Amino acid sequence: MKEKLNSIRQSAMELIDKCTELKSLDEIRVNLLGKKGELTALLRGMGGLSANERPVMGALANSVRGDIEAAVDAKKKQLADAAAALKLRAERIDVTMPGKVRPLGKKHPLTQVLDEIKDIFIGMGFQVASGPEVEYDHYNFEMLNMPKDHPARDTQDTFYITENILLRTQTSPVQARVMESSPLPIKIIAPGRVYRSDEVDATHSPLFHQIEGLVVDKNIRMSDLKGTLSLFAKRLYGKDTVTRFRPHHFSFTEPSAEMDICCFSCGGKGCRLCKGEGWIEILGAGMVHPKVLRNCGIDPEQYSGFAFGMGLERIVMRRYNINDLRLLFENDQRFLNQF
Ligand code: 2NM
Repeated sequence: MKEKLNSIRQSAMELIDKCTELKSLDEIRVNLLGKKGELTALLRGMGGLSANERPVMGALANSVRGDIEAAVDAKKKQLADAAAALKLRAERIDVTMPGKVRPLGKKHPLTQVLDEIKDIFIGMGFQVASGPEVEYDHYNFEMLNMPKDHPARDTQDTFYITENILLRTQTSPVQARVMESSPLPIKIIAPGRVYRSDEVDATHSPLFHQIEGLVVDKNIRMSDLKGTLSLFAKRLYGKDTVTRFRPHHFSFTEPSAEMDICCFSCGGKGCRLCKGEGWIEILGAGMVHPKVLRNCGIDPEQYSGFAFGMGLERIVMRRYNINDLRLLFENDQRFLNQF
């Protein structure tokens, strides 16, 4: 029995020493010390020993078991340490390596100029309003004093979805909604996408951007319109910018006007940029028509207002001397990286 125990210890130590995997180490342990293990079987057979042999063999068996357990534990730790070291080496990061240079994105020129225009109006106390691009005929036309036979309502220009629902052709429906539902006074701009059923060419796109504005309060006069919009022109084009207002017609304003700036390229003498005019049209504006105020639940005897609208693409194209509107929608990086 003694030899048997010693030989178990001997061969166990060799097996454990040669073992290179946690899994096989566990198998070795089970084969020797488990319920059906070699050593366990031997201990069970001790019942047949004499009374003086039994304690001696018992002690030896326990020491063999202890030695095997200690060896298994030591090996287990050794294997785990080796695995951890291997993993650390495999996952090592060289912090001295140069980083990957990613191309930096930037704002689209339309967004850059829109942000600038928004900042100018916010600086004058305007709030920025928005509304649906899919709109009711009611808000896009009816509320804005556009009778059923008005040319702007022609299906040639408007994308109709149903008889009553369309893609907004201007951002004025936002203003109509604000007038209908907000407390007075109102001082807002409404920038956004608008849609017209146009063929695409160098100056036309079925989707473009407008910035409209609206001020409604007691005692709002034409002089407020002129002062506000002239200041806007000076902030956008420089403090020496000269403006003029020409009579015009819009269904939702009365009187109506267009604002020009004196050509920033030739100073008014006439050049290619202003097509020999000396003046460049910047926006349309007017005093909100009493009918429009009434349609929106505002009493025109007590309140008055002015409104204006301008096209973002035209402003951007003039500023950067872009001659084809399509460039602004194609997102060619070679074009966009210039701004
Ligand atoms: C323009 C020109 C003139 C305008 C009017 C309104 C509203 F809703 F208050 F009646 N919003 N925008 C307006 C007036 C727009 O765009 C060239």
